[in-house]
Amino acid sequence: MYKKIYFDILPSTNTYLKENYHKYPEFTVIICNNQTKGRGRLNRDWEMEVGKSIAFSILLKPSQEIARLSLLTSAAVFLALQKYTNNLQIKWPNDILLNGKKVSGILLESIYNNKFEAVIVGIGVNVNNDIFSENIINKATSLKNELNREFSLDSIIDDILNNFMVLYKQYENNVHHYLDICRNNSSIIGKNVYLNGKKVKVLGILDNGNLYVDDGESKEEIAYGEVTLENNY
Ligand code: BT5
Repeated sequence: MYKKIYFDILPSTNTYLKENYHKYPEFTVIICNNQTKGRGRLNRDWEMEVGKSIAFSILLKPSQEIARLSLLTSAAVFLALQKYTNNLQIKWPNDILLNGKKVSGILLESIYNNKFEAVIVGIGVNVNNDIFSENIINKATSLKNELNREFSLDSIIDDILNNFMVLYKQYENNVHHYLDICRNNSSIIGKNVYLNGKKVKVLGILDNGNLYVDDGESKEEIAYGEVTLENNY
């Protein structure tokens, strides 16, 4: 169903697809071994260790924007990594934590050219990484770091893609199983967190994918935000 294209080196698989999406059909997957300018959300950097971590992007061309795609993608990564460990959690909306530290991040980017044209689903996973920069050493980890063995990058990519396809097809049939995966494995539901700098208690994830929180005075729905747990991630 999907077609994988490998590059040895790219600035960023998301940036590459942003510039070249018109050349490729839907479900093209751009994978690279060395991503030199990997991006996170809000122009933050995404680090990788050459040959030891996964960086790839999936091109989707739906007729309109897809709601809750970040949760769907988080659930796909979660299911793929769950094959190896039970200590994973999903931090709404799109981080995967292993033993409380970030092992995977997701960057979704929509492309408009007068009208909505495509969406790029970028996924980074720390697999066999040994080295993390000072900036992230306290909050990032890899599968190898936690599980003391090495993993095949290709099988993890395939597992993520297969899970993504299953959840995406379910979504098209109005089945939202990924929501249960995100709720049942959430690192923040029931916890007091900082959300966009404000202290709130997370009550749950609503059917529309928004976070439902209580700030002590009122309950509100949050569509987008940055969640920080008191002790790090
Ligand atoms: C993300 O952003 O977590 C999205 C990461 C998406 C990366 C993929 S790789 C393939 C595709 N091509 C791209 O260029 N990007 C996508 P955000 O939630 O904003 O988190 C970024 C923050 O995570 C940084 O500011 C660091 O603090 C931290 N970080 C950076 N590299 C990391 C790593 N390898 N592991 C864990 N944390 C990291």
